[in-house]
Amino acid sequence: MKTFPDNFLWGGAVAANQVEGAYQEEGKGLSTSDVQSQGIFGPVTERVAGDSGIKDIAIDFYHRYPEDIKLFAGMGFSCLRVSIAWTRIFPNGDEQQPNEAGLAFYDRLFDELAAHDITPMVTLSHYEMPWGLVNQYGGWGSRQTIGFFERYARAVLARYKEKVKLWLTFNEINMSLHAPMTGVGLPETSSKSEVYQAIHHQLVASALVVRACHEIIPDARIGNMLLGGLMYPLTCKPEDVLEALQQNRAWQFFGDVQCRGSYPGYMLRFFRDNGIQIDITDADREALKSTVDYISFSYYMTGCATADDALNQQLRGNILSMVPNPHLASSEWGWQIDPLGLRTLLNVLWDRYQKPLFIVENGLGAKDKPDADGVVQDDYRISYLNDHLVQVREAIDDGVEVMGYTSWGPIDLVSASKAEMSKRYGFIYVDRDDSGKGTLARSRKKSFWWYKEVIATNGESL
Ligand code: BGP
Repeated sequence: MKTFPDNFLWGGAVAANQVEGAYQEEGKGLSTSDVQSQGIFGPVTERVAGDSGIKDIAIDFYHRYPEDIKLFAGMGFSCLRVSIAWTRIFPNGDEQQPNEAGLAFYDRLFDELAAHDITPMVTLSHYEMPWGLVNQYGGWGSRQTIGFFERYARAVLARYKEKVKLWLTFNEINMSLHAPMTGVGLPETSSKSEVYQAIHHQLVASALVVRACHEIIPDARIGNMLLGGLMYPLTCKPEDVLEALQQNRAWQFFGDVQCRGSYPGYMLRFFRDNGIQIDITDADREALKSTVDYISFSYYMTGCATADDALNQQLRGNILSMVPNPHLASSEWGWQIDPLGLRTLLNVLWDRYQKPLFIVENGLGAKDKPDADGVVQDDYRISYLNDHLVQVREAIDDGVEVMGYTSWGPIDLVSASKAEMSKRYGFIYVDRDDSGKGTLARSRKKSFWWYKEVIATNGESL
């Protein structure tokens, strides 16, 4: 009988800017997320006093976390992935001392999790950074930001060293290529050299924080976080196979640096071929040698690669501009559903790095509608998650070391790409619509009971 390991962590994942709200409470500063009211691909919008972007309140997790954690505990969660909002700790990003009220909030949150035996996994930067650092320093374009990030990370590592033993540096670090404002705090019009320089600063910061974590909390583990964007060749034409290899390397590059500690040769060639000049110092090279303990990634879909330019123009469609796979169905948002791809990706990452893996995001965004009794009958979500988890089990049987699985958005939250409520991922429904109307009341969907059974049987019910 194929099974999940006994110590496998089961749970869900959220991000501060998509759940907390309270965007200006207790000294919090504005983050890039607060000024991107249309989502991670949207423009920066001026804040107007009293306006109410959907993320300003989000699902009010800042005030309702005890109720939400109780619901997660009701499903049997052993792990919850959250992020710390950097701007609660250093509101502008460049202060000398942290904001005590912000630190105290996360103390309360971690204590609540501990009271329910839920292990916290903490992302240091999930799609947001202090707006002050962008305005005054040019975001990650500036080397100084490395020092500001390390100061912030050291402050929270030291504060929570007894409470948090699983850490992650940057959420989907490879998304900086597609959404520079969200990832590295640069305007969309930035040149490739500027974006890669900023990414380099972020990779150095990530490595320095890995080192800091090992110093401050010797029994903690710290990982990276990649958007697992597996690409297939559209055909078996050798040109398509090579194109798929290169498109996979575009995201694996981040993992290669974070897991192996140096820039791979293919990337140096890419820089040369594209006239990209990056300032890499000897101290940077030394810093990069601090590599992560485990690899975490999100998995939503796969895509296809073709070397045929005309076909490329014609077919590219969805969010990541990938050529669709004719063999796969899509979600309401055009994200292609590929459970088998998750088994392949787990094996690819294991073969490449031989480090433990953690699936920290996976799920189906859908337009849920409560039935006459007020219950969302989300069989489509159950079937999506069930099919993916079966493939995780297959990968474990292949010999891949998998630490755990946290589904994305166990409670409905604000979507990252569109900043809307109607793209729902949760086992728990939240009464709030795209215009911000609703009581914010929580209720269990059908999938709540399904996930509870999966966790209770450690996956045997799949
Ligand atoms: C990942 C992000 C999350 C999240 C998820 C789903 O890229 O790390 O923050 O939101 O995707 O995306 P969306 O919210 O756009 O459906």
